[in-house]
Amino acid sequence: MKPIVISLVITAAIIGGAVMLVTDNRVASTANVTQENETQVVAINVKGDYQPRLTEAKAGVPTVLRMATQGVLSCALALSVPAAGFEQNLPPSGTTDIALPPQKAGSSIKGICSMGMYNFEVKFI
Ligand SMILES: [Cu+2]
Repeated sequence: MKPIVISLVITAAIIGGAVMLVTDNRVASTANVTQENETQVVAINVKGDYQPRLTEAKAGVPTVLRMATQGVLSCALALSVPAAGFEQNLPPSGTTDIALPPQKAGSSIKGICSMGMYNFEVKFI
């Protein structure tokens, strides 16, 4: 390879790496996690996409994902949470609880829309 090509490849790799670092640097939310008796409730808002995108929750306790929709008309309604065996159309308005057994520390649960455009993640620590 000519030096110019090599330097272009290296530049692309550096930029690509930086972009990946930035996207990976999402700030995890804990404000949407509440406790209801023995159950930890993780509230996710569905408004076009899923918010917050990344949540940090406690490992080792029963958890409910509470999906809240308000007049949503988006494919984010067609939700799949594979680890919970959940695949359903959420109501355009309302709340849907998805029960999760206690999760291991370091694991995470991901939800994704039917088309794979929108997703959210709950990390258990
Ligand atoms: Cu989608």
